[in-house]
Amino acid sequence: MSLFTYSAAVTAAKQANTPLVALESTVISHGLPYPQNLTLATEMEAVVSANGATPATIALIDGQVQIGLDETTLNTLATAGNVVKVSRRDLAAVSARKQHGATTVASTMLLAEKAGISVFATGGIGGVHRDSNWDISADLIELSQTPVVVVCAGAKSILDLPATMEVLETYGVPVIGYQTDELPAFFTRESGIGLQIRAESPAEIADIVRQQRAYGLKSGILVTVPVPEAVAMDAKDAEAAINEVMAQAAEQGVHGKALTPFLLSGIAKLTGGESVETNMAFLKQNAAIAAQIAVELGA
Ligand code: PSU
Ligand code: MN
Repeated sequence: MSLFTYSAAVTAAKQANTPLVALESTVISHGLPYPQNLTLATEMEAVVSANGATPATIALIDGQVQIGLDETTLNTLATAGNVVKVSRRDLAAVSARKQHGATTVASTMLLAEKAGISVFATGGIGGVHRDSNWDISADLIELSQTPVVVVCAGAKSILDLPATMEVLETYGVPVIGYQTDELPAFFTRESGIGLQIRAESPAEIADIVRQQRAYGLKSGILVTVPVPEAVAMDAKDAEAAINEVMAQAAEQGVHGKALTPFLLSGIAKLTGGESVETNMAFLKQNAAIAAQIAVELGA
């Protein structure tokens, strides 16, 4: 039996060769609190549709890869306590054990590519953690080897952003600033880190993607979109919350795959939910831009 199951909508889009946008599920199960996670999952899909593409949210259900999810499945991912956070290394074991799995940026890219989907919208990618001993997200390695366009709001400043950019450079991943010269820092629009490539429109990004393909380059392309001005967090507030929650993580010995979810929920509590509002706003914005890029690419 095939490992992959496609929803009717995704199957129809593939047959008609119309644009598709992949969406991840770790943000639903481990990135946002209930019920905002469920609202967000539904709204991101609606935004992709409104911008002319078909959404394909990806997850593992009973060990089976599902490309395109129905409402019941989204609800399970948003509420069930037994959903495993699945990165590349976890795929085989979760399938063998027929567990539910929420896919990270790394595993969503990998599965999207296998499903023939070349554009993916997310919130933030994982990166090199601050003061960490080899805590480098598998997202960065996946970007080096899987030809999918990932639209995000940069990386959270809970990460070591200069080190994250160095790793991306080492692996030859183009990082495009969407209407910006600076790497956006997730909750805030600026990081102080300059980017080499700036693009003003989805059409301009599609041109770069086509050239990347013409070279036969197999790495991903990272498109970074600053959070909308109106919902950006104050940089000092964000930094204060980050520092406090990082100290808690160190004190409690939180590490490995648990660290990113711990930091995100800690920041949400410390900011009285403001970070969650900000997060949801740019996830939807990224979904819109990803769909526009997919439309330009015609796939
Ligand atoms: N950043 C967020 N929300 C998230 C994640 C990152 O703001 O939900 C998730 C993404 O799925 C990303 C993963 O791929 O966390 C990275 O986890 P790690 O740092 O353990 O690689
Ligand atoms: Mn990690």
